[in-house]
Amino acid sequence: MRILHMADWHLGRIFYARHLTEDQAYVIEQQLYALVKEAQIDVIVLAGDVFDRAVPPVEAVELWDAVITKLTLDYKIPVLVIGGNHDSAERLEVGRDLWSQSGLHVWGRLERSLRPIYIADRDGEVAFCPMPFAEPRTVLTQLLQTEPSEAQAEIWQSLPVAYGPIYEAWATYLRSLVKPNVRTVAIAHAMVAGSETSESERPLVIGGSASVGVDVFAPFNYAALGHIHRPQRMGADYIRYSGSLLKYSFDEANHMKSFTIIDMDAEGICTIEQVPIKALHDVVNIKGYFNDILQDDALHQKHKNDYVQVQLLDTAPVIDGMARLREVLPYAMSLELIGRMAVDVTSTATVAYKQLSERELFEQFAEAVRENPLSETEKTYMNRLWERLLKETDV
Ligand SMILES: [Mn+2]
Repeated sequence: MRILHMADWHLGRIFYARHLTEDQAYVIEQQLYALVKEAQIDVIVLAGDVFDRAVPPVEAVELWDAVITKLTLDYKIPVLVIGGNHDSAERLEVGRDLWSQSGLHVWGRLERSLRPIYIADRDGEVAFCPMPFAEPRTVLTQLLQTEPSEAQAEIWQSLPVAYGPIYEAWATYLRSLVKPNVRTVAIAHAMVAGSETSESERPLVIGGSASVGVDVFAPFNYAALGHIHRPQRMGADYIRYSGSLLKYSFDEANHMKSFTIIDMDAEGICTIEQVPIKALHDVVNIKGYFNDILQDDALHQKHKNDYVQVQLLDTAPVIDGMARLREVLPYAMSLELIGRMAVDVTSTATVAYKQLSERELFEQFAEAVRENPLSETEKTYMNRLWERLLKETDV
């Protein structure tokens, strides 16, 4: 069976005030559709965070509408989708009973998630076990609704209500339902202990551990994970994060985003292939001095199409930096003055600043910016202004 594993699309994401829907559509329309056909994918898995927010913008919903229609009605490929922590579980699964008749299976809330779904190939069936994102308390409540034996209920109730033990019980329960000798795939949106995170993932809990041990997923033949945006294997090739569709923060600049294709044989042994994703605009960091960056034509040429974060080493202030940067790098998104931030606040220079009056500080600032001291006329004007300002603030 050939499975395409994806996660963390974050449709409707805004990156430094820029809507990424066009970028997301580019990857989906120009690469995903072709890949699904050429690679002869049997099943598509999307492991949560379809949307970036609970109420996504209309363009994002329209893109989703086009994708699910194309994949299920045109290509006739089963698509299995779970909700992530960014999705609204209720909104995501609206229409699920109708959709499932066309091969689109969506799990948001847990009520309908507590059983596997079977998809067959020439080697037999594969049981896909959906584990949409949910808090441990919710999972426990739903497990107890499954009419367990008294002994089982007691075991579940004695567990600490934390992600680790509850997700383990959840995964074990799902596997207990699978018919004997059937291959298994877990689809989960979770934070596996030891994963390498990025800035664009929203923590699952504030102040506490949301992590789940990798052994929760070890008994499956494959674990299709979502939540962590860097593609990575978790201790074994068959337990992995596909990573996000695009780079969603500047600390992801060195990620290689990819589509993950899994070939599962009759025994359930998986072979992995990663197909690189080519973004409409790459995400890059540039570090250097402002004037060097402004004058480097080769650099402008290379990154004219990229979302750029510039980190300036300059220690002097840079005036109107972003506007000047965008003249040479049209997609410059962020400008950080790391040189100025690195100036030690306890250094003698800083202490000296503190002993200067407002007027003296302003004069030094003006001189640094204009590379020329204030003229006598300007000083006289500033003096009058200072007197007025100080009087007004005294009130
Ligand atoms: Mn995510």
